[in-house]
Order: sequence, then C-alpha cells, then structure tokens
Amino acid sequence: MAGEPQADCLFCKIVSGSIPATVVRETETTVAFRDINPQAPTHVLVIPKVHYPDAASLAAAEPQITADLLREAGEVAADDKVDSTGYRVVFNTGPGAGQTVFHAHAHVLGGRGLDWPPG
Ligand code: DGP
Repeated sequence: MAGEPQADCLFCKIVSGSIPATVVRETETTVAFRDINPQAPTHVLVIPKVHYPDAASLAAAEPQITADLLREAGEVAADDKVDSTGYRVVFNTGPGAGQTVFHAHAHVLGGRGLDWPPG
C-alpha cells in the first residue's frame, strides 16, 4: 500500500531504528540524519517516515508531509547555523540525476560555497 514501509528500503530501516543513523531532528512525520558520505560541512538528509520513492510522488500523495519536510530542512539549516550564509535543499529524482536511494529525501547542504549550476 502507498506509504507503507518497504522491507528492502534502507531509509525505512533508519525510520524503524533497525539501521543506526546520526539523527539530528525528528518529528511525527519526518526524520533528519547526517549523510554517511557528506559532501559539505552540513549534509543532512530529511526524510518522511512514510515510504514514497521520490519527492514528486510524496508531494502528490502527502502535501502536508512534503511541507513538513521543507520546514524541517530549514530548521536543520538554522540548527547548524548555515541559514544566514546560505544553504541548498536538493531532491535528486531518478538515476540520471544521481538518486540512489528510492525513498524520498531532501539533502540539506551548507557550510561551504556551493557552485551553480551543480554538476
Ligand atoms: P541520493 O543519491 O540523492 O539518493 O542520496 C542518497 C544519500 O544517502 C547519499 O548521499 C548517501 C546516503 N546514504 C546511503 N546510505 C546511507 C546510510 O546507511 N546512512 C546514512 N546516514 N546515509 C546514507
């Protein structure tokens, strides 16, 4: 069923606690944890607790949770004090854009200069 945990999903396992992560924030609907392979001094993933494969399918089914995710991305930036200098929120969508984990997630990147356009 849409939104239900998937047995083979890495991020569902982080939500359930069966795989450890450095969690920095948690709400009723979201979890934020540090990326295992950080690309910037601040590199946090914000994920919904429900399982959808990407941000677009999450937004179509769960607009409130999508809003929660974006709010939490901002809170992560404020907690890490990168909000004043600038930070980036990225949703890689599809293999061609570098998505490797098919559970919706926002990357929050900050703490260094960020080039545009991204690679
Ligand atoms: P993406 O490539 O957009 O699907 O991002 C997936 C991110 O997930 C990538 O930056 C690395 C991160 N990642 C993969 N496995 C783990 C893990 O077991 N723990 C944590 N904390 N991050 C992970």
